[in-house]
Amino acid sequence: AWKKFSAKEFSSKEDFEAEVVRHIETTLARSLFNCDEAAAYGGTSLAFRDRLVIEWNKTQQNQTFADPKRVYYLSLEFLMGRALDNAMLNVGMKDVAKDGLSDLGFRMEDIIGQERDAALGNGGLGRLAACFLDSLATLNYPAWGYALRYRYGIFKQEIVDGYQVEIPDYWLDFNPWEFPRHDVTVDIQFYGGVRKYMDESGKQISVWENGEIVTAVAYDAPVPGYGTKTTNNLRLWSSKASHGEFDFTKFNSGEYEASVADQQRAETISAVLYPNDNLERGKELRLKQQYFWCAASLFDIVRRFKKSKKAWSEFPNQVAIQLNDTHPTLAIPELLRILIDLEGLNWDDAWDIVQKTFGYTNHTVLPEALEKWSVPLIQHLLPRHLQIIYDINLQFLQYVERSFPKDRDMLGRVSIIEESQPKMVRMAYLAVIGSHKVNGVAELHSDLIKTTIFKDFVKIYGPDKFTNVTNGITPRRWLHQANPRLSELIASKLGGYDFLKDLTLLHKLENFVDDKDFRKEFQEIKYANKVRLAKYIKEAQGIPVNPSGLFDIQVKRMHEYKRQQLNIFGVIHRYLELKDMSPEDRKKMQPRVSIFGGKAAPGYWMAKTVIHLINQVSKIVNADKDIGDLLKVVFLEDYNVSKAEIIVPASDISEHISTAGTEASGTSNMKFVLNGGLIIGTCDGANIEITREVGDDNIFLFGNLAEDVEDLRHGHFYGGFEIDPQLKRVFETVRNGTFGDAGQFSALVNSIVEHGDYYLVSDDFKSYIDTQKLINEAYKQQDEWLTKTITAVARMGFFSSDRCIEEYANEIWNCEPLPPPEKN
Ligand code: 26V
Repeated sequence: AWKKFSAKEFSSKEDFEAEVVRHIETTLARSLFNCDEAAAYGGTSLAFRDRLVIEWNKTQQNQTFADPKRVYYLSLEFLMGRALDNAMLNVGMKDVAKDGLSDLGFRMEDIIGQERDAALGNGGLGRLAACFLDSLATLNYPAWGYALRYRYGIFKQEIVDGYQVEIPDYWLDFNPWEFPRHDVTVDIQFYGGVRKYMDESGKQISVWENGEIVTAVAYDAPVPGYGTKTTNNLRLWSSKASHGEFDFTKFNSGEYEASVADQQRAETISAVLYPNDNLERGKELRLKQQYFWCAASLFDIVRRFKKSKKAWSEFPNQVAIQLNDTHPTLAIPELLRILIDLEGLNWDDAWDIVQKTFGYTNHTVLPEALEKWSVPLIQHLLPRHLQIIYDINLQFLQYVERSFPKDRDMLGRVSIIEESQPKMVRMAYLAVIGSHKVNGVAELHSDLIKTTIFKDFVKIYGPDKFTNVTNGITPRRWLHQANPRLSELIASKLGGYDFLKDLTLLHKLENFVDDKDFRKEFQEIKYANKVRLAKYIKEAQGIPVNPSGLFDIQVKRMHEYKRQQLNIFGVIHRYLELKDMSPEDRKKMQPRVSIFGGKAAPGYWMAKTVIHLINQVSKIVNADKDIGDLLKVVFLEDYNVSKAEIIVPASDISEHISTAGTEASGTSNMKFVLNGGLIIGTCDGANIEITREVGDDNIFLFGNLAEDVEDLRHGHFYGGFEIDPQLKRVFETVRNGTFGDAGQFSALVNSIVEHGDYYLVSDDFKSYIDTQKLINEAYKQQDEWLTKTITAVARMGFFSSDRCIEEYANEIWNCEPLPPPEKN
């Protein structure tokens, strides 16, 4: 019999050191003679990986044996960040590793810092998927994530002369966390045609044939849970040329270049993550990515189901598939194709299975962000799927016609096909029709989708098909890893780390809100986190900032709806006010540090202009001797997950100031408050629920409400409108060249002054700067401020992604955890 391999317990630092050295010398084939931090990172990762892999194998074995209903989270994005620190947290023994590394002459932080972020996502949507994986494993749900193995993640951002420059993110040259599964492959077809015929029984059969084949190869990464042995799987598909006859003939006949070109074309599919551009549509390669990933994942899911030899009607009892936005919507016609064309089910049975299997999460109501694909493109690339989409639409419209015989316009409004030139497939409608539940990501957002983009569908299906699951964040990464001292302090008061598994336990912290020692330490930790960020800012950006100033932070993707322009105009306003003052008056002012960070989509000129303005303001203000520490402006280059882990714990105030009704949820708002920072924000997304939880004394809300936005916009065009006078003064300063050539910023200013101020910057400006003043005054009352921050932390329990996952499991997936067996 085989003797089971068991990963070495490194219960002592000597054991750990021996494992690290063994990996460096053998697995990495490196001499210890010049063991640098990169090698130490490699050795440490491999030592922890060994232990992770054992639990991973056991988990998968146990799931195969028990064969419970599984959850499949289909997301084109997983913004995982770094893995080593998380692995150490979940395996345990971080302290042992720290001592061991120290013996070898390394500091733990430096070794952790060697790892490149796995940046397979754009922003909130991708990070949400990563938090969900963490919670699914922690709560023992049998769940897999499916995505693409991009060779290039989201681009790296450099700021050159104040402008954003994009650098490719080639991240895979050393990635100890992935396991190629060259034996797990799926052949995926594109193009070709559909042949139809009648079989002996008179049934119509469709065969999709003569297409081009590309092979999907699986790469797996372990996803460990916290405080459990459950280790789930994230499966990433990589594309490569299929070794069908076609290539081979070319190769043998000497057409080497052509055969290599085919190979490169195939590999291009999984080459690069698309940055969600402002208006970048209809790229064939993106559609190819979507189908390639959906088809490979569904083949894998169906293959696993078929092993159990259950009847097809059992499929929805064994499989729940969650569609993260509309990107995986092609999974709906693909599952129909598998069931009908390949497995011989009839339409009605197949449709019933499909609808019961899928759930769809919507993440935006912005019309320009809703996916549409042209009918000719789908016809060309996926001819059989287009037929199926038309069949779905026909059945659906017949049903609508029967239900609403008097509303003739309804059919055109809800049709999956938009009758434009060319015709377009509305992916969100297809996702709604093909799923049993549709959810938004915060209460306001879930209400809005029911009254705007999906209004007609609420009439058709009734309100119960639509539900809300307010987003959440994992406290493991966003409290314990990012802010270890705060986590330790909380544990010391609550009697252990149970709150990391049940975040609602934080409420007990309110008992300590008057505890002198606790308050002092809480405050010291915030200060230390600000010192750490100040140090980073000095190193990375060369700007000295005083950690005792009020740190005001806005870090997120650059977008007009998120309104970084409102923030920077507010900063300019403050600068002008300070300049107006006498030196004596200035001394009474609250010193502030305004920190920005975020990437603009490469083709989004307005967002890039805002970055440029921030950098210009930074240059002028930071050099102004009159101003000194009273105002410093920083644009932090290349904001990403690992930088967020330094930035988030260091805020006094963070900005979540989107035009009301535009930010579906936001999740960094939750991270900042959980780490003892307060929020300045609009009544938008999850800000509203954060207010409900922490109390309106502990958050700074301002601005117009979502319900008034439409009228205000209308008024801008038909009522004629006056720009706020204080904002006008800011514009004059921009126009007179104070921050460099005014021409560069004219489009930005004109979008407000001349083109209707779509995002209501002027309407909200006064309310915004008044609230900032209020914050300055509140911050001076350090004692009250501290009470607010502690109270807010204590009330953030609701926003754990564990709570979200329980809601999805109960309300949408109808599935149960599978705890690891006691003995294994
Ligand atoms: C995409 C695009 C693409 C082109 C046009 C402009 C535009 C605007 C927004 C988007 C976002 C698409 C979906 C998305 O990432 N939504 C984010 O999902 C997060 C997780 O639910 C949520 O917290 C954010 O509020 C939401 O913006």
